[in-house]
Amino acid sequence: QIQEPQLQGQDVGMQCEDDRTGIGVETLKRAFLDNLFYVQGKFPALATKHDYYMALAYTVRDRLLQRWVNTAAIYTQEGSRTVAYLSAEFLMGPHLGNNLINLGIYNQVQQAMTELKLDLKELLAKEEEPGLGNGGLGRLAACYLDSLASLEIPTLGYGIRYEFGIFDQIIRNGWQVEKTDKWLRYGNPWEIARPEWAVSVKFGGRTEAHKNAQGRYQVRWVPHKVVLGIPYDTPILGYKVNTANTLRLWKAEAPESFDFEAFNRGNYYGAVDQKVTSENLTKVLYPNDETYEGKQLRLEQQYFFVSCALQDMLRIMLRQKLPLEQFHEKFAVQLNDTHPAIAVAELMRLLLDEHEMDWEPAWEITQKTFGYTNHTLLPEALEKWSLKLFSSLLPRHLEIIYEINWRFLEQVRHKFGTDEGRIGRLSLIDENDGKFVRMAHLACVGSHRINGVAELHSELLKKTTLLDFYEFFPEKFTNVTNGVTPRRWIVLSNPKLANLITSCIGDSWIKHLEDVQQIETFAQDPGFQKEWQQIKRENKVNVASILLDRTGVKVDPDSLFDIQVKRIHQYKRQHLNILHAITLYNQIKQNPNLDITPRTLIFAGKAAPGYYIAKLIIKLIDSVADVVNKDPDIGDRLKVVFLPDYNVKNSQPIYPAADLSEQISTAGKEASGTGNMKFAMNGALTIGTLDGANIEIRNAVGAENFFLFGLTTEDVGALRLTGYRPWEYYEANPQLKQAIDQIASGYFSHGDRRLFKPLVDLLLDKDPFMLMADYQPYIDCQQQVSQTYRDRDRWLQMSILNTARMGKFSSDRAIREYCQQIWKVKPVPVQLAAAKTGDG
Ligand code: B1H
Repeated sequence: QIQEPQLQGQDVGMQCEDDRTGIGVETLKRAFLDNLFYVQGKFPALATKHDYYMALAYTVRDRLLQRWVNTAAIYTQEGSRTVAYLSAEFLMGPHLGNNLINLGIYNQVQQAMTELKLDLKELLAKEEEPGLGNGGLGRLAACYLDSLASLEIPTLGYGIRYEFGIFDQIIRNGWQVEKTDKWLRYGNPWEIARPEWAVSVKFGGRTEAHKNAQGRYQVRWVPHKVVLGIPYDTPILGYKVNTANTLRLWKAEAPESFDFEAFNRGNYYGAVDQKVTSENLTKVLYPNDETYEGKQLRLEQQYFFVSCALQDMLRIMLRQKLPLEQFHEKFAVQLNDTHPAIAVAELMRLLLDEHEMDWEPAWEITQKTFGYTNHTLLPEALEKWSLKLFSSLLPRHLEIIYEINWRFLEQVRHKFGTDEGRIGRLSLIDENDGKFVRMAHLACVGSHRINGVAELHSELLKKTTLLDFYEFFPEKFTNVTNGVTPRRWIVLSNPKLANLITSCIGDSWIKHLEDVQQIETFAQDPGFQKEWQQIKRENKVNVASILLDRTGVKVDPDSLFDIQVKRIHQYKRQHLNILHAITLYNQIKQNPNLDITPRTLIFAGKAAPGYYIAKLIIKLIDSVADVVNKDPDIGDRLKVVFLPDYNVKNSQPIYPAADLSEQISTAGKEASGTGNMKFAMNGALTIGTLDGANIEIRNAVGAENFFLFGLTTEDVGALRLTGYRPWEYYEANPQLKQAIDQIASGYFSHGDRRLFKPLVDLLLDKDPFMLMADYQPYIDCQQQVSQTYRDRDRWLQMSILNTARMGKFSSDRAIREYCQQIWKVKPVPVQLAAAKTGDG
């Protein structure tokens, strides 16, 4: 049961209390059965669980639509300044539970279902989540949409409606196997197609000059092909407000006229072919988190959704009769990394070629419109497109980029003189080894603000990757530390904890997470402590049963739950965590009576399908788990589990069940991290390096409530400079040597010495992420963790203080900062009365 004050009749409009909008239990039951009948075409005796889920989803959607239509009416009426959040990924997670929370009807719906002899939990489990993202970056976009709506900021999220999202992961014989994510198979009740707002997107071909009506030369783009973009809208409701914003995702289709041309020539297959290739555009999400792959289809996806989005914004301006000169006043457009950076050139093209604006005003509008968020410093993630590919796909954009570059480099020369090195480094075109368009450079020159996602990351951006841009326009640079929404990540995921907090301090913390600080006064209260501990224990029992169900491994809920869940990446160092597991195992084997703190090590996460070492790390985790879990000498003192198919839905029970959160990336590599925030909010303690937002989390919760270890970013740089020799650590450290030797000798692979050789060789030779250097400090720190956990009262105290001091890490705070520093946009409250009058 979620505890919340009952909505008053007037809050939702008593006048509207009918079957589509009412929120009383009886009304909900009637509406639910009505939808079962008229939408699913079923009566209870024949209905499946899925039918019930759909009926409930439509019942909830009806209540959303009332708010959505009102919101649209008010935004149109007022011509409100609007945030357009452009992102190739939106990792929304299941909608139903979240919408129940934000509507404030969770309890009524639960009761309605119970009275109909249904279990709300089971229905919630039926929802296929829209996994339209890889990891943190996509999930951040989803948290931001929740906060934008909750703060009543007019927003459009623009992205791609991938037919297949991030693959489903199964583990077969310890290896990751990818399965297609057919999330649309049974229909999606949360979206509404808007074919009336379709737009055309051009690709390829050539450009030519022509004279316009005024006798002025203009450029015309004669494309090789045209694809239609169809928008699919999903309402995004804020928490206990009437604001319902729009997530507008674009699907590619073949334009009919093209089909007909081929068809009339008698080329039926040609016509169908065109359809197939057009629709391929939005078929599948690229699953390579933080590695760039120079694939044509990927650039096509990026340009496709960006062009759709900008054309859509222009349509909105025309309909609201706003002059295009006011584009930057109507819209604040945020680029979620460089994936939508082509927007800079596309807006220029639309203003210059389609609306015949002059260069200077067009460029001024463009720069004032965009903000650019950088999410990574990893060189392998920096997008650059070969000129060959770029010019064949986007010939007009290349011309525009050359012009932007030429003018920009003129300014650089003006400021710094002819420093050819600097000019080469700043140029939008990389000419070092082949020629490429540098998308981060395009984003930097085309935006008025550039931000990193945590303080350290934003500083490193200015010192390293974007140093030259910082020197040229320092005023553009800023930081906005990431945040996550407490609605999904506490209220929905951890209802018991949410109720406990609310029973002590009221529920203001759900909208103002800073208020959660008030539970500090209860930190010493034995009754409160007992409940806190009890809730953690129940959440662990829940995860224990999930683990048993999905992996067959039985774990002890009284052991320390030590959890690392995130994409599998060398820089995130899941293999450092595994070295700790092996070390504990060896300690017990050497001393079978060893009195150690019992631990359960839980891992989950997907590896990019083509990332061999990451897949091998999964295999290693599984192999170590196999040996450890079966060894009778170990018993309940150590268990290792890999939970398959990590996604938003599967993650929700995980954070509330953690005692220890593993945030152990090599310093300087994790831009921010957001899982670190979800864990700490739910009362887990962190073991972590001074990386990304860990630093700010540690400052917030207090150094004494955080387990810190490892090299700093400066140490990493210095060590690399003086010559890093990983094998020396190995040779000098018997525990480390034993662990590595076991992996190499086939101890965990039935004697197979070849299996993990690539991993072992990498660690002993290059060790690019410095596991060898951080090993002993990590082991020592884990030892402290174990010691501290034995003092249950102390641990409990630390756990409470972690939750209490995480207020800063709400995405509401992050979004307020974006609104003030970058977007200059204000809330536009929505009243439901407008629906009645039908105004707007
Ligand atoms: C993050 C990505 C990313 N940074 C390329 N960069 C992608 C890059 O498919 N691609 O091409 C996909 C994803 N993702 C993450 O962003 C950072 O690693 C995290 O540290 C950060 O918390 C998150 C949100 O800012």
